[in-house]
Amino acid sequence: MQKKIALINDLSGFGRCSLSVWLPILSVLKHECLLMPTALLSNHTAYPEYWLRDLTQDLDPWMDQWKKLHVNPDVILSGYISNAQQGEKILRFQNLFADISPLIIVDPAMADDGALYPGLNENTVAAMRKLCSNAKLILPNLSEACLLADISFSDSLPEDPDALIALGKQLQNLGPDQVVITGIPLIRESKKMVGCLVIDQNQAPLWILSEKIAAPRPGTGDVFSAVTAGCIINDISLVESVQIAADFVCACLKKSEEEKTPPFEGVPFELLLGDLFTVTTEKEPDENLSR
Ligand code: PXL
Repeated sequence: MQKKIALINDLSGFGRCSLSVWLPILSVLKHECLLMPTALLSNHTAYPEYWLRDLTQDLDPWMDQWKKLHVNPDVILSGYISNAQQGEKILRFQNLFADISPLIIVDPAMADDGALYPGLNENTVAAMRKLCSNAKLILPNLSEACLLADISFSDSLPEDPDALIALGKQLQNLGPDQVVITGIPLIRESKKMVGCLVIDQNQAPLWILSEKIAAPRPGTGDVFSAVTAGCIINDISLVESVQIAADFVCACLKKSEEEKTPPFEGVPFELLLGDLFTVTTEKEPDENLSR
Protein backbone atom coordinates (compact mmCIF):
# COMPACT_ATOMS: atom_id res chain seq x y z
CA MET A 1 0.00 0.00 0.00
CA GLN A 2 1.22 3.50 -0.89
CA LYS A 3 2.68 5.45 2.03
CA LYS A 4 1.93 9.08 2.93
CA ILE A 5 4.97 11.18 3.79
CA ALA A 6 4.66 14.68 5.23
CA LEU A 7 7.48 16.89 3.92
CA ILE A 8 8.22 19.90 6.12
CA ASN A 9 10.90 22.08 4.56
CA ASP A 10 11.32 25.42 2.81
CA LEU A 11 10.31 26.03 -0.78
CA SER A 12 13.23 27.64 -2.58
CA GLY A 13 12.21 28.64 -6.08
CA PHE A 14 15.68 28.42 -7.60
CA GLY A 15 18.83 26.45 -6.85
CA ARG A 16 17.52 22.86 -6.51
CA CYS A 17 17.15 22.29 -2.79
CA SER A 18 14.65 21.38 -0.08
CA LEU A 19 11.05 20.76 -1.26
CA SER A 20 11.86 21.15 -4.95
CA VAL A 21 14.26 18.21 -4.55
CA TRP A 22 12.31 16.14 -2.00
CA LEU A 23 9.00 16.16 -3.90
CA PRO A 24 10.18 14.71 -7.23
CA ILE A 25 12.49 12.16 -5.60
CA LEU A 26 9.94 10.88 -3.10
CA SER A 27 7.28 10.83 -5.81
CA VAL A 28 9.41 8.75 -8.16
CA LEU A 29 9.99 6.42 -5.21
CA LYS A 30 6.17 6.09 -5.27
CA HIS A 31 5.15 7.86 -2.09
CA GLU A 32 2.25 10.30 -1.66
CA CYS A 33 3.83 13.59 -0.58
CA LEU A 34 2.04 16.04 1.72
CA LEU A 35 3.77 19.41 1.67
CA MET A 36 4.08 21.95 4.46
CA PRO A 37 6.53 24.76 3.55
CA THR A 38 8.28 26.50 6.46
CA ALA A 39 9.34 29.46 4.32
CA LEU A 40 9.27 30.66 0.73
CA LEU A 41 12.55 31.80 -0.81
CA SER A 42 13.37 33.18 -4.22
CA ASN A 43 16.54 31.00 -4.14
CA HIS A 44 18.56 29.19 -1.48
CA THR A 45 20.70 31.11 1.00
CA ALA A 46 24.08 30.06 -0.43
CA TYR A 47 23.54 32.83 -3.02
CA PRO A 48 24.80 36.22 -1.82
CA GLU A 49 21.22 37.57 -1.85
CA TYR A 50 17.78 36.04 -1.50
CA TRP A 51 14.17 37.00 -0.72
CA LEU A 52 12.48 35.07 2.09
CA ARG A 53 8.92 34.97 3.40
CA ASP A 54 8.71 33.30 6.78
CA LEU A 55 5.61 31.07 7.13
CA THR A 56 5.82 30.42 10.90
CA GLN A 57 2.37 31.93 11.56
CA ASP A 58 0.81 29.84 8.81
CA LEU A 59 1.94 26.46 10.13
CA ASP A 60 -0.73 26.06 12.87
CA PRO A 61 -3.75 26.65 10.60
CA TRP A 62 -2.11 24.48 7.93
CA MET A 63 -1.65 21.49 10.25
CA ASP A 64 -5.00 22.02 12.03
CA GLN A 65 -6.74 21.72 8.68
CA TRP A 66 -4.77 18.54 7.94
CA LYS A 67 -5.83 17.14 11.31
CA LYS A 68 -9.48 17.85 10.42
CA LEU A 69 -8.97 15.99 7.15
CA HIS A 70 -7.33 13.04 8.99
CA VAL A 71 -4.42 13.11 6.55
CA ASN A 72 -2.54 10.73 8.90
CA PRO A 73 1.02 10.67 7.53
CA ASP A 74 2.90 7.36 7.86
CA VAL A 75 6.17 9.29 7.88
CA ILE A 76 7.15 12.84 8.85
CA LEU A 77 10.35 14.13 7.24
CA SER A 78 11.52 17.60 8.24
CA GLY A 79 14.42 19.73 7.04
CA TYR A 80 15.31 23.45 7.00
CA ILE A 81 13.68 25.80 9.50
CA SER A 82 14.12 29.56 9.17
CA ASN A 83 13.79 30.20 12.93
CA ALA A 84 13.64 28.35 16.25
CA GLN A 85 9.87 28.80 16.65
CA GLN A 86 9.34 26.60 13.61
CA GLY A 87 10.98 23.75 15.54
CA GLU A 88 8.19 24.04 18.14
CA LYS A 89 5.58 24.03 15.36
CA ILE A 90 7.07 20.86 13.87
CA LEU A 91 7.00 19.18 17.30
CA ARG A 92 3.35 20.20 17.55
CA PHE A 93 2.75 18.65 14.13
CA GLN A 94 4.39 15.40 15.28
CA ASN A 95 2.25 15.38 18.44
CA LEU A 96 -0.91 16.07 16.47
CA PHE A 97 -0.48 12.74 14.69
CA ALA A 98 1.21 10.84 17.55
CA ASP A 99 -1.80 8.51 17.84
CA ILE A 100 -0.79 6.78 14.59
CA SER A 101 2.96 6.68 15.53
CA PRO A 102 4.42 8.03 12.28
CA LEU A 103 8.08 7.33 11.52
CA ILE A 104 9.93 10.57 12.28
CA ILE A 105 13.00 11.41 10.20
CA VAL A 106 14.94 14.68 10.59
CA ASP A 107 17.44 16.13 8.13
CA PRO A 108 18.82 18.97 10.29
CA ALA A 109 19.73 21.10 7.25
CA MET A 110 21.44 24.14 8.77
CA ALA A 111 25.18 24.16 8.04
CA ASP A 112 27.96 23.33 5.60
CA ASP A 113 31.75 23.45 5.89
CA GLY A 114 31.56 24.21 9.61
CA ALA A 115 29.37 27.31 9.16
CA LEU A 116 25.65 27.87 9.82
CA TYR A 117 23.56 28.99 6.84
CA PRO A 118 23.01 32.77 6.73
CA GLY A 119 20.14 33.91 8.95
CA LEU A 120 20.40 30.94 11.37
CA ASN A 121 21.79 31.14 14.90
CA GLU A 122 22.32 29.11 18.07
CA ASN A 123 18.57 29.17 18.81
CA THR A 124 17.98 27.37 15.51
CA VAL A 125 20.61 24.79 16.51
CA ALA A 126 18.87 24.24 19.87
CA ALA A 127 15.52 23.83 18.08
CA MET A 128 17.05 21.30 15.66
CA ARG A 129 18.54 19.42 18.62
CA LYS A 130 15.06 19.13 20.13
CA LEU A 131 13.64 17.89 16.82
CA CYS A 132 16.43 15.31 16.55
CA SER A 133 15.65 14.09 20.09
CA ASN A 134 12.15 13.19 18.98
CA ALA A 135 13.22 11.42 15.76
CA LYS A 136 13.83 7.76 14.97
CA LEU A 137 16.43 8.60 12.31
CA ILE A 138 18.56 11.73 11.79
CA LEU A 139 20.76 12.55 8.79
CA PRO A 140 23.19 15.38 9.69
CA ASN A 141 26.25 16.22 7.63
CA LEU A 142 29.51 16.51 9.60
CA SER A 143 29.07 20.26 10.26
CA GLU A 144 25.52 19.71 11.54
CA ALA A 145 26.60 16.73 13.66
CA CYS A 146 29.21 18.93 15.40
CA LEU A 147 26.68 21.71 16.01
CA LEU A 148 24.12 19.26 17.42
CA ALA A 149 26.73 17.71 19.71
CA ASP A 150 28.03 21.17 20.65
CA ILE A 151 31.62 20.37 19.69
CA SER A 152 33.82 22.49 17.48
CA PHE A 153 34.17 21.51 13.83
CA SER A 154 37.76 20.79 12.91
CA ASP A 155 39.43 19.66 9.71
CA SER A 156 41.28 16.95 11.64
CA LEU A 157 38.10 15.30 12.97
CA PRO A 158 37.60 13.07 9.88
CA GLU A 159 41.05 11.56 10.48
CA ASP A 160 39.93 10.09 13.79
CA PRO A 161 37.33 7.34 13.19
CA ASP A 162 36.92 6.69 16.92
CA ALA A 163 36.07 10.36 17.52
CA LEU A 164 33.49 10.20 14.72
CA ILE A 165 31.90 7.08 16.16
CA ALA A 166 31.83 8.80 19.58
CA LEU A 167 30.18 11.80 17.90
CA GLY A 168 27.53 9.55 16.32
CA LYS A 169 26.86 7.84 19.66
CA GLN A 170 26.60 11.23 21.38
CA LEU A 171 23.89 12.16 18.88
CA GLN A 172 22.18 8.81 19.43
CA ASN A 173 22.10 9.66 23.15
CA LEU A 174 19.94 12.67 22.27
CA GLY A 175 17.17 10.19 21.38
CA PRO A 176 17.22 8.80 17.81
CA ASP A 177 17.77 5.05 17.28
CA GLN A 178 19.61 5.68 14.04
CA VAL A 179 22.16 8.37 13.12
CA VAL A 180 23.75 8.74 9.69
CA ILE A 181 26.55 11.32 9.49
CA THR A 182 27.08 12.25 5.85
CA GLY A 183 29.74 14.01 3.79
CA ILE A 184 32.79 13.01 5.83
CA PRO A 185 35.94 13.79 3.80
CA LEU A 186 38.44 10.89 4.01
CA ILE A 187 41.64 9.74 2.32
CA ARG A 188 41.95 6.00 1.61
CA GLU A 189 45.00 4.62 -0.24
CA SER A 190 45.84 8.21 -1.19
CA LYS A 191 42.44 8.63 -2.87
CA LYS A 192 39.96 11.33 -1.80
CA MET A 193 36.76 9.69 -0.57
CA VAL A 194 33.51 10.77 1.06
CA GLY A 195 32.18 8.68 3.92
CA CYS A 196 28.82 8.14 5.58
CA LEU A 197 28.88 6.74 9.09
CA VAL A 198 25.83 4.65 9.98
CA ILE A 199 25.13 4.25 13.69
CA ASP A 200 22.20 1.93 14.33
CA GLN A 201 21.00 0.81 17.72
CA ASN A 202 21.12 -2.87 16.80
CA GLN A 203 24.36 -3.00 14.78
CA ALA A 204 28.05 -2.16 14.96
CA PRO A 205 28.90 1.25 13.40
CA LEU A 206 29.34 0.93 9.66
CA TRP A 207 31.08 3.08 7.01
CA ILE A 208 29.83 3.58 3.48
CA LEU A 209 32.55 5.06 1.31
CA SER A 210 32.29 6.66 -2.11
CA GLU A 211 34.93 8.13 -4.33
CA LYS A 212 35.01 11.93 -4.14
CA ILE A 213 33.70 13.03 -7.55
CA ALA A 214 33.69 16.80 -7.20
CA ALA A 215 33.30 19.62 -4.69
CA PRO A 216 30.07 19.44 -2.67
CA ARG A 217 27.14 21.48 -3.98
CA PRO A 218 24.02 22.96 -2.37
CA GLY A 219 21.15 20.50 -2.32
CA THR A 220 23.16 17.28 -2.26
CA GLY A 221 22.15 16.76 1.39
CA ASP A 222 18.50 17.10 0.35
CA VAL A 223 18.97 14.55 -2.45
CA PHE A 224 20.62 12.22 0.06
CA SER A 225 17.86 12.53 2.69
CA ALA A 226 15.06 12.10 0.13
CA VAL A 227 16.56 8.92 -1.36
CA THR A 228 17.40 7.43 2.04
CA ALA A 229 13.93 8.16 3.48
CA GLY A 230 12.18 7.03 0.30
CA CYS A 231 14.02 3.70 0.25
CA ILE A 232 13.50 3.01 3.97
CA ILE A 233 9.78 3.55 3.57
CA ASN A 234 9.90 0.95 0.81
CA ASP A 235 11.21 -1.54 3.42
CA ILE A 236 14.82 -1.38 2.25
CA SER A 237 17.28 -1.68 5.18
CA LEU A 238 18.94 1.48 6.51
CA VAL A 239 22.40 0.44 5.30
CA GLU A 240 21.18 -0.45 1.82
CA SER A 241 19.15 2.77 1.64
CA VAL A 242 22.23 4.84 2.58
CA GLN A 243 24.27 2.99 -0.06
CA ILE A 244 21.64 3.72 -2.73
CA ALA A 245 21.52 7.38 -1.65
CA ALA A 246 25.32 7.73 -1.66
CA ASP A 247 25.54 6.13 -5.13
CA PHE A 248 22.78 8.42 -6.43
CA VAL A 249 24.45 11.57 -5.06
CA CYS A 250 27.74 10.47 -6.70
CA ALA A 251 25.99 9.90 -10.04
CA CYS A 252 24.34 13.35 -9.73
CA LEU A 253 27.69 15.02 -9.00
CA LYS A 254 29.22 13.26 -12.02
CA LYS A 255 26.31 14.47 -14.15
CA SER A 256 26.75 18.05 -12.94
CA GLU A 257 30.35 17.97 -14.18
CA GLU A 258 29.27 16.57 -17.58
CA GLU A 259 26.46 19.12 -17.87
CA LYS A 260 28.63 21.95 -16.53
CA THR A 261 25.84 22.86 -14.11
CA PRO A 262 26.71 26.12 -12.28
CA PRO A 263 27.67 25.10 -8.71
CA PHE A 264 24.96 27.20 -7.01
CA GLU A 265 22.32 25.42 -9.12
CA GLY A 266 22.96 22.18 -7.27
CA VAL A 267 22.87 18.84 -9.11
CA PRO A 268 20.82 17.98 -12.25
CA PHE A 269 19.12 15.06 -10.49
CA GLU A 270 16.16 15.32 -12.91
CA LEU A 271 18.29 13.63 -15.58
CA LEU A 272 18.75 10.57 -13.35
CA LEU A 273 15.32 10.27 -11.71
CA GLY A 274 14.51 7.30 -13.96
CA ASP A 275 17.27 5.31 -12.25
CA LEU A 276 15.45 5.68 -8.95
CA PHE A 277 12.17 4.42 -10.35
CA THR A 278 13.62 0.96 -10.82
CA VAL A 279 15.07 0.83 -7.28
CA THR A 280 11.68 -0.02 -5.87
CA THR A 281 10.11 -2.13 -8.55
CA GLU A 282 10.90 -5.37 -10.31
CA LYS A 283 8.64 -4.36 -13.19
CA GLU A 284 9.98 -2.38 -16.09
CA PRO A 285 8.57 1.19 -16.24
CA ASP A 286 6.96 0.49 -19.66
CA GLU A 287 5.15 -2.50 -18.26
CA ASN A 288 3.59 -0.28 -15.60
CA LEU A 289 2.61 2.38 -18.11
CA SER A 290 0.87 -0.10 -20.39
CA ARG A 291 -1.71 -1.10 -17.75
O1 PXL B 1 20.07 22.45 0.84
C1 PXL B 1 19.94 22.90 2.09
C2 PXL B 1 19.21 24.20 2.16
C3 PXL B 1 17.86 24.20 2.41
N1 PXL B 1 17.15 25.34 2.48
C4 PXL B 1 17.74 26.55 2.30
C5 PXL B 1 19.11 26.61 2.03
C6 PXL B 1 19.87 25.43 1.95
C7 PXL B 1 21.29 25.48 1.66
O2 PXL B 1 21.89 26.48 1.41
O3 PXL B 1 19.66 27.82 1.86
C8 PXL B 1 16.91 27.78 2.35
